[in-house]
Amino acid sequence: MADIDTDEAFQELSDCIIKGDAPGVDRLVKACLEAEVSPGAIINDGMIPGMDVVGELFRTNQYYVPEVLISARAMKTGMAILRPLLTESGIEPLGRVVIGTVRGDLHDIGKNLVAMMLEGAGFDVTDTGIDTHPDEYVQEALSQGAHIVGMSALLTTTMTNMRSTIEAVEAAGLDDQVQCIIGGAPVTQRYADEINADGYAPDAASAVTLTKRLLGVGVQEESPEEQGRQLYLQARDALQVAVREEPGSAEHRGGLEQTRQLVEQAAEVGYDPTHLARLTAEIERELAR
Ligand code: B1M
Repeated sequence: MADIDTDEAFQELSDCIIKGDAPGVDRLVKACLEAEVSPGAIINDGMIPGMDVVGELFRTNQYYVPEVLISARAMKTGMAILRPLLTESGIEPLGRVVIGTVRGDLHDIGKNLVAMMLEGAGFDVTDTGIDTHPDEYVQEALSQGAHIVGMSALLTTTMTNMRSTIEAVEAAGLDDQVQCIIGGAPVTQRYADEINADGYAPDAASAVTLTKRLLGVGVQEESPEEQGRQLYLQARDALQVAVREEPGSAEHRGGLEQTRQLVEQAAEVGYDPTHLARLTAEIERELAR
C-alpha cells in the first residue's frame, strides 16, 4: 500500500477538477486507490467539492460553458475509474435521475452539462440522449427506478413535448415515485407551473440544487438573503441572454418576462430594492427598443 497525505491529495484533486485537468484527476484518483482510500471518500471529499466550486463559478459568471465542460470532463475521467468500484462497494447514489432532450429536439449541450453536474454531485444519471419520446422516458424511469425525470428543450416548438412526457409519467402511474423537472433556454418557471412540472431550473448548477431540494438530500435551507442573491443572479443572467435576442422577437420578450418574474421573486424575499430597480429599468429600456 502506497503512503499518501489524503488531505493534500483531496485538495489537489479538487483543484484539478476546478482547472479541468483530466490527466491530473486520473493520476490522483489512481494514487488514492493505491493508498486504499475508499472510492466514496475520493468522490465526496476530493472531487465533489471541486465541482461545487465550478458550479458556483458558473452561477456567478466567472466560468462559462467551455470551462464547465472541461471541468465536467475531468470529473467524468475520475468517475469512469470509480464507478465500477462504487457499484461493487454498494455505495448508494443520492438519487436516480433519468434525463434527456425532449422529442423532436436535437440540442444537447445544456442537457449534457446538467447531466454531468448531477453526476458530479453524486446522483446516478441515465442519459436518454436527444429526441426522447415520452414513452422512452417512462420506460427508462421504470427500469432505472428513477426518482427524477429531467427534460431539456431548446425550441419553442419542442417545449410542448415536456407536457406530453409529464402526462405519460402520470398515465404510467409513476407520479408518486417520480418528480419531473424541466429546463432549457425558452423554458420558464411559469411554463413549469402551467404544465404541472415539479420544478424548473435556469442553469446546470441550479438543476443540482433543485434536484437535491426535491429529494431532500444534501441541501441546507438557504437564508432569505441568499435566496434573494441567487434570484438576483438568475435575473441578471436571464437579462443578459434576452438582450442578445432580436428586439420584439418571442425570445426577446420571453427572456424579459423571465427576468421580470425573477426580479419579483427576489423582491418577495426582500432582496436589495436598489439592485432590483436597476434590472427593472433595464427591462423597461429593452421593451422600448
Ligand atoms: Co439551434 N436553435 N436549432 N442548434 N441553437 C437555438 C436554440 C435558437 C434560439 C437559435 C436562434 O434562432 N436564436 C433557435 C430556437 C428558436 C426557438 O425555438 N425559440 C434554434 C433553432 C431555430 C434551430 C433549428 C430549428 C435551426 C434549423 O435547422 N432551421 C435546428 C433545430 C434542430 C432540432 O433540434 N430539431 C437547430 C439546430 C442546432 C444545431 C444542431 C446546429 C446546434 C445544436 C448542437 C448540439 O446541441 N449538439 C444548435 C445550437 C448550438 C443552438 C444555439 C446557438 C446554442 C444552444 C446551446 O447549446 N447553448 C441556440 C442559440 C442560443 O441558445 N443562444 C440555438 C448553450 C447551452 C449551455 O445552453 O442549452 O440553454 P442551454 O442550457 C442551459 C440552460 O438552458 C439549462 O442549463 C444549461 C446550462 O446552464 N438547461 C437546463 C438546459 N437543459 C436543462 C434541463 C434542466 C435544467 C436546466 O432540467 C432537466
